[in-house]
Amino acid sequence: MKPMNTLWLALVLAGGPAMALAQDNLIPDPGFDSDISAWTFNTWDVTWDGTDRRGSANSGSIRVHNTDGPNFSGRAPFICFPAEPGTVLDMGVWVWLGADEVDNATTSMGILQYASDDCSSEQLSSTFSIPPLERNEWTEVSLQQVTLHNTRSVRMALTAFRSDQGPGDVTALFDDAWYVEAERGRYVVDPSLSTSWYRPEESGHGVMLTMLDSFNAWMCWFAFDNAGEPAWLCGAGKVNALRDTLVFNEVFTVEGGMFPPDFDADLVEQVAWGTVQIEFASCRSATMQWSTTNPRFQNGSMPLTRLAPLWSLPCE
Ligand SMILES: [Ca+2]
Repeated sequence: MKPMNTLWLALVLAGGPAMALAQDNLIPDPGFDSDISAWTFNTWDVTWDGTDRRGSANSGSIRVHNTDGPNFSGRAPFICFPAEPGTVLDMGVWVWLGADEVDNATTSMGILQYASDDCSSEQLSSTFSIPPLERNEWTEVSLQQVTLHNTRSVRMALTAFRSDQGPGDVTALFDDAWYVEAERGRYVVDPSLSTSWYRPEESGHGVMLTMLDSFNAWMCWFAFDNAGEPAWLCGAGKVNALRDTLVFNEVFTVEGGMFPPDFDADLVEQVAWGTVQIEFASCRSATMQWSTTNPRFQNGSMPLTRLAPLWSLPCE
């Protein structure tokens, strides 16, 4: 098994000493020593193969034969694990593609998260890691991912397909798979963050946050500039890989507007302001830091506290 890459490990360990790094590979018979009975598949020709990545006579691999050309949706062999929200997953497999496969043959390891507890419905996300492959060589595919706030199961799928969408069969071997819960119980962003946030000692300016979906957010910080003029600092943002921080890379101010009926949309101008990051310790507490290119403001950071509860979206 490949160790997690250094950057990811540093990010995980930065969370503090309370987290244990479990290293159990949850895949039964991950080296396919005897059979492929842990894997589910429907229509493809999926079999145990006596070719082992390390050349052992006592082990083999899983042979995936896509008989549908480019079409692999839902057909690839997969394994399903129950999962809790806020779990850091480290997953991977080794893949072998023969020189006699068509030119645009390729493979992927798919990771799909579900709100159902058996990978059957309510798909929340899908990620397909497609490695550059040398033919007739074993190549490692790996992926790290944090489960979403409402994830209850995770599907790992092994796919062979044609990247050019052309017809025809593709066959690949997979061996030495791993699925490790590197950490459990992290706080991950959730819909209840869509509310007002402020610093109690500085009541009178604050942030209104809207979670658009599991991966996107919108923010407006109602503030003042160094001269005391009201300023709105707004922008769209993304959830980071660890799912505890919102990153707003194109925050802007607006100028030129008037109160209606004198409002003229053509006179309103967006002026680039800078970046804002909000890191959440919980649905009640966060730290915001910002960096601006606008001389009417300066860089800084502050703690944020949730200001208000939300109808129907509890912060528990
Ligand atoms: Ca093997």
